[in-house]
Amino acid sequence: KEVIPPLEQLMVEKEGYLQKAKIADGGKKLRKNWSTSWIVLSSQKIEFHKESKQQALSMKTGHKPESVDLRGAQIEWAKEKSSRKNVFQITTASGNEFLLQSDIDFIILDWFHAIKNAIDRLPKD
Ligand code: I3S
Repeated sequence: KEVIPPLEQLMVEKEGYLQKAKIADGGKKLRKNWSTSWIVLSSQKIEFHKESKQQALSMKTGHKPESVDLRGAQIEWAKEKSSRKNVFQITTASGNEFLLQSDIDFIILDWFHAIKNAIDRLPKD
């Protein structure tokens, strides 16, 4: 019997684990607090999950992922924002700021380019 995945899942461009720290909410600075996040990129948004992929899919935790609208967002390397290597920042149109990081060079490069491509394909407003 054929299993039909939900539309959401068909649009997933990339998913995986990265270190994440949200550093501003609506332009208001937050205290930096790094944690591992399972991240799902689709054409218009990124979802940050607090739990593992397995936990999120089992929907047992009740945690809603933080959903980030990529329309009008910016992405840039952010060497000066952390002592860690391989850090980039996403700034949303609504003034939310996220740092994303991996110690593994090719992983962070793949993510940077995937997110940048998604942003560049979207209308700017
Ligand atoms: O930019 P900061 O404030 O030096 O970032 C560090 C702090 O967020 C620190 O937490 P406390 O504010 O509780 O000390 C974190 O543990 C560090 O990881 C942060 O620095 P890095 O360089 O890791 O982003």
